[in-house]
Amino acid sequence: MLYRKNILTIAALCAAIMLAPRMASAHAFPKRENPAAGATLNSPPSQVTIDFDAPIEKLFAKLTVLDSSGRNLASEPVVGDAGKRLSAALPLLKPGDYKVAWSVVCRDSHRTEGSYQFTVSGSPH
Ligand SMILES: [Cu+2]
Repeated sequence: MLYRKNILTIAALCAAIMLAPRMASAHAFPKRENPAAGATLNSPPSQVTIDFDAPIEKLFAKLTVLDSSGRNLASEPVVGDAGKRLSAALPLLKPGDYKVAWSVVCRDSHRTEGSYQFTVSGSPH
């Protein structure tokens, strides 16, 4: 009886761990984005930088910055800061909305991905 109760407790614990992947394993999630998600900038950024909470694999790291027509303007992404920083240079961006999309694989081979927007303010020419 006691044994069975312990099994159930362990099962509940496992479920809790699986529901909290951020805490339970080393998946790479963004800690900080620059420009920040949802930011409106008065001057266009020269690059996009995402800092992750765990090292990522350089070979599988993707970062695109799409303009309103869906064209990628970012240069080939670079991984730095001991594998925790993903960045890509940008040309001079016109005023408008931009979508940053990223996809990375952490060292234990789990993929995480996400996207967010930022805006360069000013009247479009
Ligand atoms: Cu992982």
